[in-house]
Amino acid sequence: MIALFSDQHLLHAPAFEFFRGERVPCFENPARATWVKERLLQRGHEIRAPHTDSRPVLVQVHSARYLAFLENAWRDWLALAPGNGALQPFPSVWPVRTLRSDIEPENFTARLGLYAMDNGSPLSAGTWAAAKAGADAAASAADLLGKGQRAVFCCSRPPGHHAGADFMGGYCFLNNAAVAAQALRNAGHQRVAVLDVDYHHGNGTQSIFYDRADVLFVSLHGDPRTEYPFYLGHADETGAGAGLGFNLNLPLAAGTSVDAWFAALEQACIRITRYSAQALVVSLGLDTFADDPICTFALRADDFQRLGQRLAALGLPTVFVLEGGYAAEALGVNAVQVLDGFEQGN
Ligand code: Q9C
Ligand code: ZN
Repeated sequence: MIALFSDQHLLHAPAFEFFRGERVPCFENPARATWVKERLLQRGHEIRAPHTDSRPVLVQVHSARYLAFLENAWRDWLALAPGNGALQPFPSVWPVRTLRSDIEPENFTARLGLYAMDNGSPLSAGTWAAAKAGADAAASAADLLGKGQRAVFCCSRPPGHHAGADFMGGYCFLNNAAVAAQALRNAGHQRVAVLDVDYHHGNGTQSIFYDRADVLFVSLHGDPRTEYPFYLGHADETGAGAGLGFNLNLPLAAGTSVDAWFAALEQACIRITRYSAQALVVSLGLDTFADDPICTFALRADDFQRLGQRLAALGLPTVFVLEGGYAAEALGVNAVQVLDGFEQGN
């Protein structure tokens, strides 16, 4: 399978995040993509650089003011005070209920809070460059499907599925899966399905397509009653307006068994087939792995191969986009197990 990879991901490398009240090294780190790339090469997959500028698609799925903020955020942070280059900006105030989000403040931290759903998505000098390269990979993958590829894998980071139209969150800045889906729509696929198998609900992707029937969003994930992102991902979220009936959430209790996970995957696949999707985007999080340090599902390498086989049976042109997965060394093996399973299933 063609895998799209850019060294630009290395430029997003914040030093720490907050976890249980402490500063800890970032779970979402450059080593993740390095391990996946290495395993892709070992298993004979073809690595290519992204070749499509995603900007025309980015403005379709993100707000102009959010994109402008993100692109200039590090420059603005540096301009605030000498020495900021060695520090990480974090939001500390948010426009929750009753507060206004229509007026963009001038204060940097206030703008950061406006455009962030949490304090768990640290920025670094190259965040924009890395995220943009990931979005370019997503747009390039859609282009390659148009040129006849059955499936393409975007080996990119930071991930994207928690990023909404105008906010970052959950280590995500630009919604790569949404870019891929929108690019496939632009290329003429009438109905595109996004299947999100990351441990965490893809709140950003859901919200971007919530009122649309031309992109079906289906997700299996840890129940938001106990799992991040907490405030979205419940079963009663079925879409709105023209999109009513085109959003399917399959929340699973923390600690859910592999059998129950695959039963939910079957429901998801049945829905995608009934939709008569013409193309598929898979938000491929591997944090469902038994040894993931921050998640509670129990999948193992063989299960990831089985996942790939089941996805192949959908018979659709498919873009895989790397999302979460924090057991960095195993991430390469697990991600490539899905791709190899897919190619065996063809
Ligand atoms: N900073 C993805 O898997 N956990 N994102 C917060 C405290 C947030 C995971 C921990 C988990 C986000 C793409
Ligand atoms: Zn995740």
